[in-house]
Amino acid sequence: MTEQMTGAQALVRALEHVGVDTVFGIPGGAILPAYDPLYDSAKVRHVLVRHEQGAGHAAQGYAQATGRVGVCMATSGPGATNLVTPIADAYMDSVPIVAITGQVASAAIGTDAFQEADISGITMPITKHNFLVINPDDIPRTIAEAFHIAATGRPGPVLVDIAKDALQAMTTFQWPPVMQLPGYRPVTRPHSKQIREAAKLIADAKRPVLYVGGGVHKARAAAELLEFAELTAIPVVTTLMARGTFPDSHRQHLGMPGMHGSVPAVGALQRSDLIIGLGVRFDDRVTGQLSTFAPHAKIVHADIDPAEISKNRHADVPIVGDCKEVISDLIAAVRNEDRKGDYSEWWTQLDAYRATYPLGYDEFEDGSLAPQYVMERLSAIVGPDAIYTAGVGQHQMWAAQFIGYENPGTFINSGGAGTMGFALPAAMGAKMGSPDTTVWAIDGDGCFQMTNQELATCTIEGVPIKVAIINNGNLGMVRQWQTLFYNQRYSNTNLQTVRRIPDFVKLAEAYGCVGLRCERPEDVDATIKKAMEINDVPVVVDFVVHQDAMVWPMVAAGTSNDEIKFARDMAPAWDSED
Ligand SMILES: Cc1ncc(C[n+]2csc(CCOP(=O)(O)OP(=O)(O)O)c2C)c(N)n1
Ligand SMILES: [Mg+2]
Repeated sequence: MTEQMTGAQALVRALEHVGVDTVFGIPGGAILPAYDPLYDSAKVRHVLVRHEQGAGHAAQGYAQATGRVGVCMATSGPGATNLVTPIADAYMDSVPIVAITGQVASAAIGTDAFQEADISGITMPITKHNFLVINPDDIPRTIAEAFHIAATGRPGPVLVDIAKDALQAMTTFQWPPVMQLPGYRPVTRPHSKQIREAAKLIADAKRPVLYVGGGVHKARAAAELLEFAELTAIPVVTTLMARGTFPDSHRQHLGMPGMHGSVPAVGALQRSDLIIGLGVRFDDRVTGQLSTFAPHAKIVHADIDPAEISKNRHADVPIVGDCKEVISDLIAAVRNEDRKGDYSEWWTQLDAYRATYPLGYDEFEDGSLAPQYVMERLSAIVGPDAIYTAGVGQHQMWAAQFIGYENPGTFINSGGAGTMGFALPAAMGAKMGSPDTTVWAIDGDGCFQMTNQELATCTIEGVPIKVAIINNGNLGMVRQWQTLFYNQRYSNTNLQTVRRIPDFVKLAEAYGCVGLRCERPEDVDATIKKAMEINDVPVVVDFVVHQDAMVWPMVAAGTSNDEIKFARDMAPAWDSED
């Protein structure tokens, strides 16, 4: 199929061919030629956001709710640089997005032209790949390549920067284009020798742990994981990026590992003799001080990205491959192994940890609201079929700890980058990708003030998300560190939002949403139920909570996981039990 058209028309046609139905963006001079044919597209819906950062996070939320590539679009210069944070976020969390930016005309590149920024240079270290297109003939092929690279292997963000004159010039449109990606061949099939080796270690182990990360859901391997876990009876921990990939209610689930992980999960990893890491990064928030992490454990590490293996912790058995294939092969190999591991003593020890150190929190005597209670009630009333997004801070950790996740991909948050402002636009994107699912953004009063303008987009575009602001009046997570490590000197963390500056209920109403407020435990259920009944416009609930609630357990940054505290100055009594 060949046809004469402009580069801009070729871009829109190519987006239609790769199956794009939603693009989040804001127009401007350099990208304007593309917006003209976009106006006519019956297949691609453009969602006009209020800030490019919102476009990027919405694309991330859309991608994670649908399993497809999310798309955002911006003009050159400041439009493009406003996308840098979501691109970095998507890179850290391996989220497949394609960012399309206009660039100044090719003759003006390098002249400090109006709204010129070298966005491909800027995003080089935070994209899986990026392209600068100056020839209109290259547009369809580049789009096909960008979507292929974003979605395959380890997913990630790809930037396509297109010079304005390439959008305006005539070209011959051809589809399908011939992709030119020499050297890009992600390995998905694991090596059978490594799989057999892993199965042997599993049979020999006495204290194994399945350390499950975001890569397992990205490989759509939750069913295989469940089968593998039940076949072997190995305990499971799910990272922040993997919450829901293994059901919280399953008796083999020990909770989340890491800085704010459960005592059983952290303790199990520390005492383990074999860690089977699946789609994980062994990042510092999980390992704590690396030199003291799981000192007696052999490591089986499976990941689709060979660069992850032995990056932080040496892998005794490295496995490069897609987690779905890796786990399927592990199931077969464990079945083939004539010996079976015996973990009964291990389970006795772990059950004791669970009985002694369940997740808990303090209520406040003055009758004010505990944020953890809000999470528990949301979990109970909204249930596990909803999608929850989170901002970054204490509320994010409480959302990870106190909401029960049963389904993969139902907790969407900013894990690697920790980007404040992620929750609301990500919820918007998730809701657009999955319109029949209830989507709650769990946000902080600080985070909410970074991206709440997308409520306008939600109202106008008919995207009825629900937002729970956990309003503690503070940059709470930073305040927690000041409480613990800076002698309670609260430098620049008090936002004073409990003084209603801004008044979140009025702000919600100004954006055409319903605004609700809840300040007492006895009103929580009724407020959540009321929010659940409103499905025509977005709902914002201002949960005014006590400022002194803290996130426990905690491993202080840079210290050993052995130093975990389950409350202030309260360390588990490991030795007496071991
Ligand atoms: C863009 C950005 N700036 C700064 C930080 C540092 N930071 C981490 S958590 C946090 C406080 C967030 O406050 P809030 O949204 O109210 O959440 P809370 O911890 O109170 O639940 C800050 C400032 C960050 N993660 N991201
Ligand atoms: Mg706060």
